[in-house]
Amino acid sequence: MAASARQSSANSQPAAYQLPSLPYALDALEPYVDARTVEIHHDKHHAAYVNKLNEALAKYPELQSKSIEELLSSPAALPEAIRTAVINQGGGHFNHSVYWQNMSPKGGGEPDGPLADAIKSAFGSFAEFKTKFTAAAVAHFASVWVWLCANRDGKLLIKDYPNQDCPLSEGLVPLLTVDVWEHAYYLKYQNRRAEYVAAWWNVVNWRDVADRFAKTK
Ligand code: MN3
Repeated sequence: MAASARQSSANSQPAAYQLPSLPYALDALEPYVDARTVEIHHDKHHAAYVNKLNEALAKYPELQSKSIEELLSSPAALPEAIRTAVINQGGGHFNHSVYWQNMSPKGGGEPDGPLADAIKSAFGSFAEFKTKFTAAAVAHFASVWVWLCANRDGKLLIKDYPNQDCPLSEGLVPLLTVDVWEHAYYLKYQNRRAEYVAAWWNVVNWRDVADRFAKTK
C-alpha cells in the first residue's frame, strides 16, 4: 500500500515544464494564421516538445528547477547524455513560446521608440529590415527558424537556425521569430511559404518585441 501511495503521489507531481496557454483564442490570428493550424501547432507540436523535455530531464531534478533560458544558454554545461535532447526539445519549447507571444490579433504595422531606432540603425529602414527578414524566411529549403536578435552591444541582427537551435545558445537575445517549419503553415498555405510569411507580418506583436528589446539595456 505504501509503495502504491508513493507511486501515485509521484505521478501527481506537476511536470517541471508546462505547455504555456496561448495568449489569445485559437482563431484570433485569422485570416493570417488559421485556427486549425494554431490548434495543432500548439496543442500537438509544442506540447510534444514540452513532454519530451520533461522526459529527458526526469532523472535530473537539479535541472528541472532551472528556467528554459538557463538550460539553453549554456548547452556545454548540460550532461552529455541529455544535451541533444535538451537542445532539440527544450529549444522547441522555448522557440514556440516566443513565437506565440510574438503574435497578436492586434499586431502588424511597425514598431516605434527605441526598437524602431535600433532597426533603422542596423538595417537602414524598417522596409529594408522587413525585406531582409522575409528573404531569410523564404529562402530556406529546410526547417528553420528566422530570428531578429540583439547582441551584447544591443545591435540587432537577423539569424536563422536549423531544427530547434536557438539564439540563446550563441549568447544572443531573442526578440522576434517566425517558425517556417512546414507544420506552421501547410494546412492553409501548402507549399506557399512566401504567402504565409507575408501574412504573418500582419500579426507581429511589436509591443512584445519592444519589451524584449527593452530588457537588453
Ligand atoms: Mn513549429
